[in-house]
This record gives sequence, structure tokens and C-alpha cells, in this order.
Amino acid sequence: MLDPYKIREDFPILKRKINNHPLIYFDSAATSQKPRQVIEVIKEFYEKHNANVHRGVHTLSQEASELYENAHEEVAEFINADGVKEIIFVRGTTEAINLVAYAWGLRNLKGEDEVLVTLMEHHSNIVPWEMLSKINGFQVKYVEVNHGETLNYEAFEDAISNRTKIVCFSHVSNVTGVVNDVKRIAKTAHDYGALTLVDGAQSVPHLPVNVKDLDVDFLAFSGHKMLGPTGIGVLYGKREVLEEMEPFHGGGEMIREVSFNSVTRRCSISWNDLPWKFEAGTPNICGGIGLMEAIRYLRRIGMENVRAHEEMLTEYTMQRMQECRKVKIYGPRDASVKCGIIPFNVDGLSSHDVALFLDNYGIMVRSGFHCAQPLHEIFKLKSSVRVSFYIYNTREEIDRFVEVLKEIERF
Ligand code: 7TS
Repeated sequence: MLDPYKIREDFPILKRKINNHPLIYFDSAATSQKPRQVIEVIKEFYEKHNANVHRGVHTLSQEASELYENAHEEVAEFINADGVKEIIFVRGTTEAINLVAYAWGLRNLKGEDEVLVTLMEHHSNIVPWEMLSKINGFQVKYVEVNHGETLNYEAFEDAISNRTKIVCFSHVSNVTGVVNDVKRIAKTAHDYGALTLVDGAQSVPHLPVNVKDLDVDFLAFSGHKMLGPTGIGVLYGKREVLEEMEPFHGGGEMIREVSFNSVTRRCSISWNDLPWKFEAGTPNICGGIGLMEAIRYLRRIGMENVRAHEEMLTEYTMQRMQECRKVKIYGPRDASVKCGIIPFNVDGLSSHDVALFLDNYGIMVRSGFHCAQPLHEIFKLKSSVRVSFYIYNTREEIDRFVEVLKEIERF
């Protein structure tokens, strides 16, 4: 088991007081806090190694390039990919999904083709497919969710057909924390010759993820939700799929050669090797290095321990929240089928009112529909309050949270 009190010493922000109360950060599903190791590596990069990558023979450029390439290695090992050729650095999950939609979907989806998406997706795994279908004319089909809780696997198996070209789904819901059975979905998708795109924004930071074991074609995730800086994320893709794809953005870094024929006055371009073919322009070098440090931090703790700690916190919170009679929790009650995310409402109050009340006591939670409006429609809700945990949260913080919830009920 991890020791959250020891971990907390690495997070300078957790020493802050908000409204004269110790900060309780229960919004890690939106973005996590950063340990000093990550903050220091960013500072050190700009103080000692700053240069552009892959563009110079000078010492600084060599150092920056090596660090940036090592960051790809670190990510590959973390998710058990087959090396750096399968690891593309992007801005975050949103950009990773858009990359697949435009670089793969634009050329491979048309007419009668179908894209299967679930109704528990974050908008970033719905909107790009809807936008693309307006250009290419294919259909986006949605898989139902059982009473707003788990995915309806029977509905998924009914909906999939030989017309399905890609199945896009989240590993973990950012509203309920439900963990989907990725292996089962991927196996069915592959039986129909469809690819799989897994949104790992809420899974990769919180549980062990092994792309070979899950057998997915694409996995998208964001560095800022796993102790890393903002503006850096990852698209994992199976090498054979990425090799077949055309680039997403065009520019420097992603080409091997651009030659201009002075007779025909035509330009011929050849693409760079993977993964650089998909990383046009100067990348977020420092972000990549920050993400590497974040992953090293998580690996030292062990992802099994991260998972166990959050499961313990989730179970404890749901149990303690039962003491609050005006509080209604949504989603499954069994902590073992979900990650550390709990959505709820307080009878008679809007989610924003509850979040503001909690803020007065230094407790940071998310309110609204968390960029997942379809799932809220299934719950027949306008919005919800969401608490979400990470390695630095403690049972003591939960006790304080429940105390304040009771105060809200009295109010
Ligand atoms: N997919 C899921 C499942 C997410 O939870 C999020 C962000 C994204 C995609 C988009 O990630 P980004 O890094 O590209 O923005 N989710 C949240 C949230 O739940 N509250 O704030 C952001």
C-alpha cells in the first residue's frame, strides 16, 4: 500500500490554505497536482538543456533530443508498447482522438461505413466523429449504457456489424469512474475487422494499462491527469496501423525530404519515420520530459498500489456518504468496478452551489456535466457534483468532506 502522507510531502500545492482551510483537492479527474520532482525537471530543462530537438549537431540540441526521445521510451515501457515507433506525443487526449479521426478516418471512412461510440464518452470522443461524418458521410452509432452505469455489452454486440470500421470507447468513464471491459470489446471489434480506439484519459493515470494484453489499436491519454504538465499527451498506435496512415499535420520534423523539381516545378515529399511522421513542428519538448518524470514517479509507487489506494478511498467515501440523507450518488456502488470518481447531487441544491459551498471550506470539486452531456441525459440530470481522487488523498480528507456535506444538508 502507498503512504499518502509521505507522497503529500512531494506536492507543494497541498500546503496551501484556501479560505483559511487546508486545501483538499478532489478534482484530479480534471487535472492532477504535480510533484516537486516534475516541477524541478521542467525548471532544470530550461536552465540547463533548452534547445530545439532533432535540428542541431550542437551539444544542447543533442541533449534535448536525447531527453525527448527517452521520454518516448519511458511511455512505451509504461504501457508495454513495442518501442518508441508506437508512441506519438500530442497535446492531450483530445488531440490524440482528432489525430485518429483526421489522419485515419478521413481516408478510411465513407458511405455505408459506421463508427461505434458509447454514450458514456467525454465530448472529445464524440464531437470529432460527428464533425468528420459531416465531411465523409459515414454514420456514427451509439452504444447504450445500462441506467447510466455500466456499458450495455449486449447492445454493443447487437450494434456491431461488418459495416463497423472503428469502435471508440473510454476505458474509464470520467463521470462515474466505471471501468469498461476493454479486452472483451476489442476482441469483438477485431472479430468484425474493426479497429479500436480507447480513450485512456481516466485509466492510464489510475491503473496498470498494458496495450499488448488489452490488444487495442489506439490508446489516447493526457499527461496533465497523471502528474505531468499540461499540453502533453500520448497517442499509442499499433505500428502496422500507424505505418499505413498518412500524417495529420504537415510541416517541419515530420518529413524526410522535400525536393523541388526545377523542370516540372513539382514538389515531392517523403515522410519521416515513426513516430516523428506524426509530430510536425517544434514539439512540446519540456512537456515530454515532464511527463517522463511523472511516469517515473508513478512507477516508483507502482500502478497496482495506485489502484488499491483509490479503491480503498472510493469505498470509504461511498460508505461515509450514506450518512448524508439528502445526498444521492450516481453510478455503481461497488468500488472494485470503478476508479476513484464519485458523482452526486444534494437534494434541492444546484451542483455549482454545492461546489461553491465546499470551496468555502477549501474543498475543490468539479460541478457541471463534465463534458459528458449524453450520460447526464441518461441520468436525467442537468449536472452533478464530482469528487475524484489520486495518490495524495487521505481518509482524513474524506472525513472532513463528509462533515462539510452534513453542514450543507443543514443549510
Ligand atoms: N476523455 C476523458 C475520458 C476525459 O476525462 C477527458 C478530460 C478528456 C478525454 C479530454 O482530455 P484533454 O486532456 O484533452 O482535455 N476530462 C476532464 C474532466 O473530466 N474534467 O475536466 C476535464
